[in-house]
Amino acid sequence: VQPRIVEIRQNVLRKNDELARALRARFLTDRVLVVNLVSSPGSGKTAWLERSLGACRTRGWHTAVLVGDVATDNDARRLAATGVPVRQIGTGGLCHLDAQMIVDHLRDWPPRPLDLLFIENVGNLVCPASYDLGESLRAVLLSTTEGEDKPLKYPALFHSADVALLTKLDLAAACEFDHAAARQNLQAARPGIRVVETSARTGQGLDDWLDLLDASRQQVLAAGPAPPR
Ligand SMILES: Nc1nc2c(ncn2[C@@H]2O[C@H](COP(=O)(O)OP(=O)(O)OP(=O)(O)O)[C@@H](O)[C@H]2O)c(=O)[nH]1
Ligand SMILES: [Mg+2]
Repeated sequence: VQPRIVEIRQNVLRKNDELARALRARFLTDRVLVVNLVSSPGSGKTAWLERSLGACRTRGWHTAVLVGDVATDNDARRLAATGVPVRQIGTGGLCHLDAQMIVDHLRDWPPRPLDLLFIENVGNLVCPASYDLGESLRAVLLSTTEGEDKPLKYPALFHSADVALLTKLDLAAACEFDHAAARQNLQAARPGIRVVETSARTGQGLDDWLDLLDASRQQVLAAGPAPPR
């Protein structure tokens, strides 16, 4: 039985990779930066997005959000309150988003051209690692409340990320958060990974995050086709 399970899984991932490649090409053509936010449940993806969307608006960027959850549209409602177009993807029990879900939910949406599309993945430190969504930037969140050892215990997800956001820095002292250990463990999982310290409560790290998004946007614009004259 074991070899067949492996074989089926490889086929699913191969199909996902093909779809993701096509999505990435499309996003470059459309000159849109796509950011996939991954983390354990509750580490602050939605809270950080709520903060980020307002800051993106002040930079004049048009944004939208796709948000995946196993159940409820709680996050979509929280994010829609910012005035940005938001679409909830219900995964029907699946522990991750896949490229087909992104294709399906971008068919007749968003209502206008975008500079930046955020994708909030299902809260899970295992499954989202293997599913490329065609994003240009994968951001993994690690909160001060969940333990510095998570990058060591769930290395695949942290290894797959381009940037790490340490979240809930306002709670660091109460949790006796060990900054040096967290950074060391992140570097062990993904050597050279950029780390931004953040708090959705205080806004700490917002400027650094926006600057990082801006730099990634410039890379997308440089890689994509020339703008129409
Ligand atoms: N003190 C503090 N609380 C935070 C911060 N960010 C998020 N929270 C709280 O942490 C809890 C979970 O935050 P969410 O943003 O819902 O986390 P999430 O990663 O989107 O969770 P899932 O979508 O369920 O995976 C909420 O009660 C937030 O208010 C922060 O920077 N500081
Ligand atoms: Mg959320």
